[in-house]
Amino acid sequence: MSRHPLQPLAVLGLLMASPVLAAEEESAPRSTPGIQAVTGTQFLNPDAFLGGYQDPAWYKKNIPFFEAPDRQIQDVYYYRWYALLQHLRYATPGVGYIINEFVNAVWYSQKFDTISAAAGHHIYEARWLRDPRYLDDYQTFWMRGGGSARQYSFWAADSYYARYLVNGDAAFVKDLLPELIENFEAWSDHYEPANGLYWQVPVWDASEFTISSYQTNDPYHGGTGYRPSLNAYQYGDAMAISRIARLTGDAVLESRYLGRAAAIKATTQQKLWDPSRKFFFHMMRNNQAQNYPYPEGTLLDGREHFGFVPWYFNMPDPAYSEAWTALMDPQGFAATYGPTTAERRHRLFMKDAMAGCCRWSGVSWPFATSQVITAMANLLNNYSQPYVTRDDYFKVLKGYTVSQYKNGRPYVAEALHPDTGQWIYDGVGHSEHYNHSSYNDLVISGLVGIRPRADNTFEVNPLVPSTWAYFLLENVPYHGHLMTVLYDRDGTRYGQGKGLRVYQDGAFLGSAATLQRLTLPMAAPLPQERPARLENFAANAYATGYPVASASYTASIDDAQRAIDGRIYYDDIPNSRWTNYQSPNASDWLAVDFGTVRSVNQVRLHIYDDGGGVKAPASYDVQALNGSAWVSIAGQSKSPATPVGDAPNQVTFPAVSTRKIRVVFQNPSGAKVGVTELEAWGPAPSTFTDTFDANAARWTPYGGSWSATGGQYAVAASGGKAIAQSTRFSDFTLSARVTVTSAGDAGLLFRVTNPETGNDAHNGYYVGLVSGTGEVVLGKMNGAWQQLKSAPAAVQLNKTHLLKVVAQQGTLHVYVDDLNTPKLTFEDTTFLDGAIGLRSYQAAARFDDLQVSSRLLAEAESGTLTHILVKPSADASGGQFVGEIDHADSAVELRGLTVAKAGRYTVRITYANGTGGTSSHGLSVNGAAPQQVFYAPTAGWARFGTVSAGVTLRAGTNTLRFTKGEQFAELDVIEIIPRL
Ligand SMILES: [Ca+2]
Ligand SMILES: [Ca+2]
Ligand SMILES: [Ca+2]
Repeated sequence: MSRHPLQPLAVLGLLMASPVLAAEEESAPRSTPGIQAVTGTQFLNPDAFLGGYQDPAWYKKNIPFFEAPDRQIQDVYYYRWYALLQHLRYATPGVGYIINEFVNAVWYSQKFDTISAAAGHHIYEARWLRDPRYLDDYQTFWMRGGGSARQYSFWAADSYYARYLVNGDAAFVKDLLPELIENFEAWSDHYEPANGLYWQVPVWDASEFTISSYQTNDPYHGGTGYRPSLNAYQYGDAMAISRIARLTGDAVLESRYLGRAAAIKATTQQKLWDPSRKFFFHMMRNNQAQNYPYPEGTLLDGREHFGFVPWYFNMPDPAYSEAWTALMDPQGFAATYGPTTAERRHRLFMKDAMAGCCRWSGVSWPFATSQVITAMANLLNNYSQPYVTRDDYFKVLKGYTVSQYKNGRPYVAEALHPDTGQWIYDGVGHSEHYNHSSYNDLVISGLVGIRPRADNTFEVNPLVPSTWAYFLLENVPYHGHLMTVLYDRDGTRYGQGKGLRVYQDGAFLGSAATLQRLTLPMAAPLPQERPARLENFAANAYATGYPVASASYTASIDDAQRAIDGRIYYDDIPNSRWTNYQSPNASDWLAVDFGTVRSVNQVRLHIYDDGGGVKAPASYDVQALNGSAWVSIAGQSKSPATPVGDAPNQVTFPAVSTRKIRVVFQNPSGAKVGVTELEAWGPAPSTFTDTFDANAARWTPYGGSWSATGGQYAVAASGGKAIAQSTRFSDFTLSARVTVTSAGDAGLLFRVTNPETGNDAHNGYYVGLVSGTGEVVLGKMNGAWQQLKSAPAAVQLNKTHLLKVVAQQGTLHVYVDDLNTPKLTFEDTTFLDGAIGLRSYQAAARFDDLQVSSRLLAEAESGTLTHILVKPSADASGGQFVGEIDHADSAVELRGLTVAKAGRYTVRITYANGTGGTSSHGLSVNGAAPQQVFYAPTAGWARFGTVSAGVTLRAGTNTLRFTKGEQFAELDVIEIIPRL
């Protein structure tokens, strides 16, 4: 019996696409899609293209379908969606999806194994997927979720704007503008004002062992230099920031970054261009530490692919286009499986290339190739020049395509020999389907030629060979619509008529008789549907802490924890699965302990099936822990009804609150079972409140005598704790009224996991009011009590005190009654998330009005208001907003905005601007000079939109003050958003 035979990839048999669409099967989605409500065309039969691919339903819900007369381009197109999918990973609740570069972690990867080097490629590629959640999460992660966006050079703002051009969602990209600006400005630590250029170390441009690096005594990293790459990225980012600023109505910002871009462009053209060699070069920076043999300002003695990167951003003036003669030059970059990363004529070309990873001395890197092909499509679309042609474009794209094979099947690893096509940096369990480049974006925006734009014009300019008689790209998500582009030279292929034809949401939009650039007016952007956010509470990317997976039996080479690592690999290699292979049992279970009670209404089992010893189960049952008993969850609706391997199996049910779930499997005949990922989904409330006026039904006591009486939750003098069910908060503001009514102490628990009966039988923090000593104490429990800090507080027996905790990562602030000055502050990172609870230690106590929120919101109408009017609106948060901020002395002052840590925050402002033009407010933080916040017009007065601003807040309480600026705007609510 074979243990884990390789899965067949795309079946290379001749499955011709039928023009008739088969009825789409109902199958479980891999994700929670917010897919357009619109329907598209149905010219292609998706099943004809998905032979051999696992989980075909995911492709049907997410990708544009593509048919071309060139079978290799078509096959690599579908393969590359598969390759991307292998790196799409649900990391942890709150963050959601991220995109990895390698299938397993490498030593230099950052949070959730991410690496920023190819993040620009990831975003360009994934912007054509229909489900907006993947990139919503991933882009937010880089700017707010703790991603190391500047570990490597990363054209962040450019890629975010490029995604906006496809999805048409201005609100999303505008919301991240403050962070994009700060990310851009943070590169000032790589900026040399004396010559107006950015410098970078080649390795941090994603390129080890370059021909410049070999000429230093640090060939791995290379010597610092002013590089066409980072300068072009910063140019692209400045242009993108300017364009996003235009969307917000901030003309000052728009103009400032247009100026920044122009300056970078001018300096790059002046200093990195060699007029005699007609190319952009790496220029040496003063580098004494490395004993650099070249003085500052020397241009490198060889061409590198980075010299083409400025065209990725449409940066160079037309006069510089002659650089492109090097691309097709046999002594330049031309290669069958190229282009090369350094020119062939250079004496260091391919130096050490076969000696091991990772050489950029000429080796063909998909990372570089996809940059060059993107740049080339820009050149062909936006410049008039005689140096490269459409035929050259196809030749290079075709070379890139045939590069992406191994043993006759589509494949991508790190890099390949440019002349033999052999993958030379390719390790098992490491670089499979290596996600470090784009390809489908090249097909869609270059070969088929959908040129994304901000306006309501659909532009397509195919770069396909004139010999092609047909192609079809179906249901491309674009501005919230589904666009189809087909070419049928004689009208016989698709029976829709001759020529180049465009469809919007299934309806004919326009056509041209021949292959040519076509621009058509189209409908305005439709908002993308984003259903209520669900989180996968089983995910644990790091295998430390909770959630914890366990099983009744686990095969020796497999691991239950890998079934909750966020990675879905149906293949044998890499291994990200649990199996019970060789189990003596007819039935085994796989369980997840969330560490705290969660509300779950959906389980997805990604069942591993190697076609040999491990197959889909005969049946399975999802169970929840109820007290100490496992019970089958009521109302399970399974899709599909019969378990299938190599696919998600979705089980929905009325929500259950439980700390542990498990799935009990019945083995199939003659085989065992496996799971590559077990997901447990449920809504993730960002707030929890309880006034205890009706009952305390949402609380689970662990010891003690608890009762909801008189609108409060009371515990008897023997003490004990109670945990709020299904709460899990990382960063939050928590407050409650606490009355201690006998000797001892009582207070709040937070970041609690693993609660059991017993004074200190849990993990987490406790803050308590001690009436006897008149103090507040902070401590942590890990089975035993450890006091961290105490402070005097006027705590009195039988007096009701307001106790408040503000937690942000490792910073904890505790307030008692006085909400302006914390009684104590402590730094500790032992526990970073968990449930909320109440606790008393040998004291009778009462609790009331408990509130916890991970969102810091302030309603404008609840502020301190001067010379304005509060107005009602059903559309406004809290039912009211503030209008008529019309006078020189009009002001909305929001006080008591408490954050745990000093630093940069984003303020998201919900406003209305019915003037039809741009308006503004002054925004002052803690009495400092105001900054201007600009408001683009909204649909009218009391019709709200959002804009974001970056502010610096101090630890503790802060005050924001809005005052009248240019024209007029109304304010509804503001939210303070932290950056991890
Ligand atoms: Ca897994
Ligand atoms: Ca109450
Ligand atoms: Ca409001």
